[in-house]
Amino acid sequence: MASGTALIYDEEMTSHKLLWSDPVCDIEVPERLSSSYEQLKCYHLVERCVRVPVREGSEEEILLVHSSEHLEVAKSTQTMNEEQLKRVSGNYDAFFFHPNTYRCARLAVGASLQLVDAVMSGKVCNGMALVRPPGHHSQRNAANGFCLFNNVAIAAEYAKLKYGLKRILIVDWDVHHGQGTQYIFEEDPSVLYFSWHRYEHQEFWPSLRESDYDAVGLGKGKGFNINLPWNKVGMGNSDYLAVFFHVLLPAAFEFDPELVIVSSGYDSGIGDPEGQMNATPEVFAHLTRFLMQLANGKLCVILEGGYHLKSLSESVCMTVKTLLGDPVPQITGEMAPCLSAVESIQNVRAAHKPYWKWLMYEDTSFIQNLSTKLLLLKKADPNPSTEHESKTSNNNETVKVEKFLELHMKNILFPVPPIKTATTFDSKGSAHLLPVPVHLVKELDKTEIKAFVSGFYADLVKDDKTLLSLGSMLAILDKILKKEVCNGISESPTAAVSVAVALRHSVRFGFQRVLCVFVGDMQIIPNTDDGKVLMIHICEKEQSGKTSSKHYIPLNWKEDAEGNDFFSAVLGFILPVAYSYRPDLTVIAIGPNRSLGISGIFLLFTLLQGLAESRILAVIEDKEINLMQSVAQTLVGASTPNFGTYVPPSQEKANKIKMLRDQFQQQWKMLQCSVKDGI
Ligand code: Q9C
Ligand code: ZN
Repeated sequence: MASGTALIYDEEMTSHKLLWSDPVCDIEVPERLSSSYEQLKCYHLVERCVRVPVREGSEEEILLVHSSEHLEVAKSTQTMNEEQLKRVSGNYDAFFFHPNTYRCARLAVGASLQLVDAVMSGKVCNGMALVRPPGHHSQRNAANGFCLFNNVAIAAEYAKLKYGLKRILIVDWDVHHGQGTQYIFEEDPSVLYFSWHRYEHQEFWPSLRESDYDAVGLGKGKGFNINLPWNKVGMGNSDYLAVFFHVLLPAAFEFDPELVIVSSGYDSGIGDPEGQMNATPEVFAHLTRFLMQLANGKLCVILEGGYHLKSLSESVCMTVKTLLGDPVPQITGEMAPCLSAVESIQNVRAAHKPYWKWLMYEDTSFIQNLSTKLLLLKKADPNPSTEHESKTSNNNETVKVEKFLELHMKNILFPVPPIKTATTFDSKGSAHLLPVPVHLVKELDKTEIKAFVSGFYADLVKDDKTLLSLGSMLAILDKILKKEVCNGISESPTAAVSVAVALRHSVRFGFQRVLCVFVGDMQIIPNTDDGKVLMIHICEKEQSGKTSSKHYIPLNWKEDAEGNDFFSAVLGFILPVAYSYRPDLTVIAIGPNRSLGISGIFLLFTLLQGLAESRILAVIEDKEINLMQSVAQTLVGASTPNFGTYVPPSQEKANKIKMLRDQFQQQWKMLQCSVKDGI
């Protein structure tokens, strides 16, 4: 498997700049590039990346997407004086030419293609290109919105042509609609284009009817254009994540891309004057991490917008750090999407229902501007409730922004250990079976274990074998709790006992929220009533009347024999619940009579790794040495696990998810993907 992260940057792309006064364009400054690069250096991320040089994109490559007229106009600006440049610029909506713009735009195209080559050739696994001018507004025959050539669109066409790719996913998380990219691929089923964007019911630039959720693509391309309009400003981390869980990720897994390209604008981040959104830099780590699970990790991130220099550069760093495989930081803020975001999610799901298997059994219906109407009602009401109003006016409070960024600095500078996996297999002579480097932990001796275990669950420890396994589990858990390692894997003769002890110990240690996903039969159900443990129990049969705690969620699920149909449960239920809970530690246990196959278990491990700063304790019943090996590989990040191809859920299973969602969405709000009737 390919490893390494490419970074592409060339100072020359800072020479493109605005020569006259223009309040529309004056935010697109050279410092966007240089300050991002400086910040990468500051966090020592540059030296960890594989340096890939830029090149000029050739005329032929630019013509993959653009007309020769457009190319000739751009070329002709090289020798113009300021007055002429100003005149040509005036032919477009929000664009400026500088004598070196053409050269920079060719470098931006070439940088994007170099990144595609580095990833597709296997030289690296993923990478980022820092480029100017950006690309996603640029159209076949026109510059637009600071963009001259559509870097990402050219990269996708190039990848199709040179590597014969049949499925490419473009994720455009810039706060503006990449209408240029949409037009280019509208009829093309081989490119799935996803964009979220500030829209405000068509009030916000570029104010196009075709930026709304009902623009799903044309002809053969129907279903392969996904627009998620933001109808309010102030959207934050939970809104972005909800869209990933309930729209983008299921579509992306079903589409099964061979390459993912990100139109990576950071004007969707906090503090940006254009976007007016509230998402913190950490969210980009999570978004990046999710996309790394697709296309065997082949991910090309190409810069688009981002105009708050500090927010931009921190977000760039979060992205690159995640591409390098570092643990992702905790997400901050209340984990609940706002009403307006849920409405947009509901509408885009309804619009796409005819085209996607994952939506087949969802009862989707359109909803019209409910949050807008609600707002009008509230305005008439002298005592309005406050929940969503924070997202109605602009949040241009610098103090708040600075605070967020300060918090973030602590986050990134705090020495989170690199991914390091602990185990004690060696003493049992099986460490050599692990194809990956692990951190071997010394086991405790019996007296130490007894001291550990005494006081709780002592009655469960019936034999020496159990006692010893608890000793090794506790030694590993301790390393995780003390942040000496990131995750660990422990074998146990009785997973349920180990889990009960692990949960108790973590809570005593001071953890406030431990998420436990238990797969298989579980005899002892640990106490979850204090709310410090949330248990999701995946088993085949209904557990009769074992507990009615709010923090014990039984999920009866038997994996499909044909392939992995567990995606819908993980994306539509487990992940939203887990993100709502925001654990400090995740315990994933595999007990006897598990109803999930290896691919389903992989999916769990992989997608839950974004939580709890990637702190995971895996507990696996002995006799599962194959499973143990593969889980270890996933935990150290040595391979993208193969969780098989997406299989849509049966009607019965889709209904099960729907019922669980209805049952738990008041408590775990990230489950919300439609607006309740009768509001
Ligand atoms: N009244 C990118 O972020 N604003 N482009 C125009 C006209 C243009 C943004 C306002 C914003 C362009 C790549
Ligand atoms: Zn933008």
